[in-house]
Amino acid sequence: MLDANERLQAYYQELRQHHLGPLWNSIGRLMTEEPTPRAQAYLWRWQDVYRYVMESGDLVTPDRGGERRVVFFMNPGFESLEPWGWGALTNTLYAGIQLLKPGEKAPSHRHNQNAIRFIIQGSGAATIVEGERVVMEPGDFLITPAGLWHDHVHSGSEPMLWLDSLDVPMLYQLGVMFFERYPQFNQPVTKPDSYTTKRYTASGLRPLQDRRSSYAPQAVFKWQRTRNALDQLSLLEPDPYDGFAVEYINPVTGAAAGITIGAMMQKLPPGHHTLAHRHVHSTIYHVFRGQGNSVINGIRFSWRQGDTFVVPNWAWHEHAASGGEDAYLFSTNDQPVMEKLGLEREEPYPAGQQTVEGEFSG
Ligand code: GTQ
Repeated sequence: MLDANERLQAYYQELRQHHLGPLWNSIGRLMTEEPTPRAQAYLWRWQDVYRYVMESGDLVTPDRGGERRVVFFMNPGFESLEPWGWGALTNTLYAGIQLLKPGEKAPSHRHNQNAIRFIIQGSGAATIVEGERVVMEPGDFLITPAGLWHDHVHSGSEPMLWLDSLDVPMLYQLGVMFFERYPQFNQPVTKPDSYTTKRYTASGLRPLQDRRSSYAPQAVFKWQRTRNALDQLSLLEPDPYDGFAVEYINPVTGAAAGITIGAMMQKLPPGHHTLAHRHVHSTIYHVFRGQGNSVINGIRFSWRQGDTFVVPNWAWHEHAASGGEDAYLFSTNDQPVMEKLGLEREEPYPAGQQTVEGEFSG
């Protein structure tokens, strides 16, 4: 005769064999009291990333099939999950560094993932999005909304590097990924250069034809304008948690320009130290200029130009600039998704700023 416990164990085993599960035994893991994202706080140093990206330039070309020469970030918390864990920096977001060398082209394709780009260095390259050639310069923010054909070309004389961020892990988990190659290598350019930028020369004025646009009618947000906006803003009061910060939005609707991907540029003057808070959405930071540190769940992550780091969901975080120049942090996040689903929450850190309990060393 089996005793009660043996009978229960046998029952669990049978359930497993029939691909069934006992909720009473699993609820604490299925429904945690607070978010327990797989994503870990982590930082990649530019000197490492840059070296491997440049080396990829000697090893591979952006041919049809491989499509893009990108070295992407793999959050250590996802490395055991294949294949989507490969592309996860946070539970919803992917990011990588793309290299296009002078004279190169990357083939045209479209997909139902949304993409944004933030230009790091170089000049002379352009992305063609649905017939519009969009010139890319350092500090520019570009959108490639889901469903639009896009390819890249380079007629300049130095390597071009930029950060891509896409909602790949989210679409993978939702089981809804689509991807399609354009019949030719590149698509034809059908619109005048800077077409969409010229449509938005002043904020608060919307061209009539854009009233029903389902995505932001502006393909690029030029660095000069972002910088001016931050310079003006920094004469006023800072946001307590983000310093002087602006979001890239669709000027027609006020929603995130990246649709599912929120994006922000924040300026931290030397010595500026924000208060700490946490929120449900996750964030990927890329240090565009300057140096400083961010304390994430009590661990200090020191950063300098070119570094990329992650703040997972519901992690306490605060930022500080050091050194003699303004720090500029570019970031992407999944706040639009959290807000649409009614999941967003935010909490201030009770003591204002965290006690540093350790240093991130990689
Ligand atoms: O440039 O279109 O990093 O399709 C990943 C997928 C970049 C791109 C990525 C892409 C692209």
